[in-house]
Amino acid sequence: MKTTKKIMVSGIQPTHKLTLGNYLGALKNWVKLQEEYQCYFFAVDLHAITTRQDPKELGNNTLFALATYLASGIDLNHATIFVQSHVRQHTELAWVLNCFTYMGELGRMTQYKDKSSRAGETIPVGLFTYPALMASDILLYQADLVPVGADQKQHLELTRDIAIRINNLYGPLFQVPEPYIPKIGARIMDLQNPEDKMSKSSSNEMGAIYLNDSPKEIEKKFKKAVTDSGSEITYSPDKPGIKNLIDIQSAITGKTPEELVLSYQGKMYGHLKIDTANLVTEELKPLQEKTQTYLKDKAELQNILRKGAEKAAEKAETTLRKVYSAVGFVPY
Ligand code: AQP
Repeated sequence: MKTTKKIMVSGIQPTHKLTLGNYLGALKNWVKLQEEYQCYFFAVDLHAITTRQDPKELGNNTLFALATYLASGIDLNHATIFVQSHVRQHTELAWVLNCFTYMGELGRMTQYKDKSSRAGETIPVGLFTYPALMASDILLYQADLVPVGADQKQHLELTRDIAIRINNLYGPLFQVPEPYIPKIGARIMDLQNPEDKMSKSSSNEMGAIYLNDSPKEIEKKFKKAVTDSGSEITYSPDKPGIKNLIDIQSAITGKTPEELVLSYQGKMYGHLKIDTANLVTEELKPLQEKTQTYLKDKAELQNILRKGAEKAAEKAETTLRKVYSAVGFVPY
């Protein structure tokens, strides 16, 4: 009997080099998920320009992200990887979805409220309509599941609302996606401000481990990681800095926080910091080497991305045509 795999879609914004958070929180899971699901993984460059990007850096970061996907173990036999802007159906469907999304809904998005309050008077319209493009990313591929962290949950709910609204008007055009909460998923926090998520666009680069950081940089960042003034190594929310280091170790080694805490009995914070730095350095070393190998052969990388975009476009075009026809556009 032929079994059809469920479809899963996910992407990362190439707003900077990817971080240890992206690797432990997203990529490592993608590699596990790719066998069970039919996956579409892309670098969301269209989303990245909702905040100002240096054009050269954006291109470099996009290729770096995709080379990292491959280096992490994304297998082209299981998953389709591509650059979002290479598949024009994303923006085309996004326009249609924009016409079925309400100003009130978009205005309620917490991420928009946060980011726009920082942008002041010069808020790009794209930042406001971003969730409609994200809905397009998902609905184009008829995704069953979307891995979501807490900050994307609201956007996925909006995607579901838009899909249901359009399906009610025109018939079942879209699969209504469900959130996928990873069974094991590390949430890696900023090393300088462990109450906040480690983020690519953190204002303090000392807070984030970038996947191209050298062993020296990694060591320096972990040595300077903010902890509390105590000395006993425990795993507790009131020691977020220590908890974060243990979570990082746990995500890499697969050991439980309890096991790790036991192994640090009688040891100092300094030991934990150095061990975490060494562990991260060792974990990233093969990843960095493989990423560089992919980046050195630009022609081959472009080739992989072109094939990925072609495969993605095939699926996306089927959905787009159905939608165009449903809203009354003359067939082309
Ligand atoms: N710190 C993190 N811990 C665990 N998972 C993380 N992810 C990101 N940061 C962490 C996961 O990576 C995927 C893609 O996220 P993204 O980079 O496209 O957007 P983001 O979550 O908004 O990450 P940034 O770094 O904060 O983005 P910028 O700085 O570009 O705005 C998601 O699966 C996310 O959960």
